[in-house]
Amino acid sequence: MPRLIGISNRTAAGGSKAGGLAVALWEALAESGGLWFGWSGEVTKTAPRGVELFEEDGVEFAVTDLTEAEHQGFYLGYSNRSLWPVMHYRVDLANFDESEFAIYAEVNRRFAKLIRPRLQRDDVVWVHDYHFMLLGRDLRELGWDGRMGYFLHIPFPPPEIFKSLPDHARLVRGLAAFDVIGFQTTNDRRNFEKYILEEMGAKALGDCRYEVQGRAITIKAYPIGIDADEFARLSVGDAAQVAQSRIKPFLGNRKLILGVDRMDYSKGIPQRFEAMGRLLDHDRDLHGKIAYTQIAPPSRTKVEEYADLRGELDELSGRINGDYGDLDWIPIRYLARSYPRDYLAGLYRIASLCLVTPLHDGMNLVAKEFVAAQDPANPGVLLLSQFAGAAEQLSGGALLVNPHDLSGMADAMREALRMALPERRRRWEAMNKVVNEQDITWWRESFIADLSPDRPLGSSASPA
Ligand code: ADQ
Repeated sequence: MPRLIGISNRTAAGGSKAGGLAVALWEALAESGGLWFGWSGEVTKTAPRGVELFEEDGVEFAVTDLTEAEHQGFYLGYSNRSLWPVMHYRVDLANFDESEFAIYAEVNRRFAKLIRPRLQRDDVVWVHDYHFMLLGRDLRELGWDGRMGYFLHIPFPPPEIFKSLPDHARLVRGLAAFDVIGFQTTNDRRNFEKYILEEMGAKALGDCRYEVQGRAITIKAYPIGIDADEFARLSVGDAAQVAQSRIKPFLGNRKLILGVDRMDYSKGIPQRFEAMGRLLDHDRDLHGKIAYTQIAPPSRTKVEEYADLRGELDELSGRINGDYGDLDWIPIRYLARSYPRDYLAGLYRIASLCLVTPLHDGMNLVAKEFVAAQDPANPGVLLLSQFAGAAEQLSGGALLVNPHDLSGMADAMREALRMALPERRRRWEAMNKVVNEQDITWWRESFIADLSPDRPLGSSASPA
């Protein structure tokens, strides 16, 4: 088995190995005696030029600090104020700043230079996410000609949106240095395909292979999964029961409606609150019968748009609770903090309805975690945005909604709350099958198989 080199902005070192990607990469890296490269999470005033090397549970880590200027320009700036909004179709929120792109490019190059001397013949490099679109090309320019794959965790928008990034061509030329480029959905893959065909004169070779700038590369959708068995187990574990017993006094006999998101404008939380307001406005009989708990820990608080969202949610939940609440009932309980996975699993399990309504989302793992944590005898309903990557796989069981259609969402909530057990079971079984079959191990193995030595690689492109 070749050694795997994982590269992602944050590694799972020193913290929880619980997240889906963390588990998947950890297992693959441990099995192959691999190396995980990334940002240490530290920001320094003076220039950090080297890497810190250490080993944890069979995985080697190489991490480097970011300077304050890099943290501003690369991480908060270009990654999260240019790429993130544009990739989530929010050109209106994007900030285009040449100097931030220059720092982004420099950090990619600096990482490549730190990684290159550690690569050995036959290693397989696997780069993750939007922070490192240029890193593959940098490694090639530094002489690396081994196998190299890239997985984008967030959406890839249609070319006319992507092209609003002034440096779009350079970003895609960066991606074209990889041998395999993975997307979450066929929709993202198609958007990227359209871009390279129209903008780069690429040629389709069939079987998900394309000739781009003289190299043959594989471009394919690999929808990320979760460790479904683990989630099912956690949902009946001790911590799950503690979480359930803590929420029960507030719940009483009411039906639990649950939302779990990072506090991010892409997740559509204000629209969800508004839809709940509509439901309560039209369906007085539901007053006092349902309890909506929204868990949303603040993230990227140094980015202005995220701070604005916090204010908007405070205001909206306050207004809805003021309008519809009563002495013994608060319609929306909004908790701006995070909970451990085993706690979340317990809450998912007793929820009658889970609201996953992002305006755009690469995949959305909460949707899959909710499914895996259900009681097969009495499963809850998943209300899922048609713009979440997960909708491609879960359309057979979820109630799909347009997150901009507030009345449509309120109607779907009503339908879910009234849904009879046989239909809930049928829908859940359809989703649970996919969540279990296309789990995190399936995802990782599918991707790595396409990078394996017996597959044709970029360097073998025929100049047809
Ligand atoms: P995220 O945008 O972070 O990830 P998501 O996939 O929903 O979105 O969540 C990742 C993990 O964070 C899940 O395991 C979830 O349980 C946890 N989480 C979310 N909200 C939480 C909360 N309030 N408290 C505690 N834990 C919480 C990006 C992309 C997604 C893509 C993933 C993986 O934006 O579209 O699914 O990467 O590829």
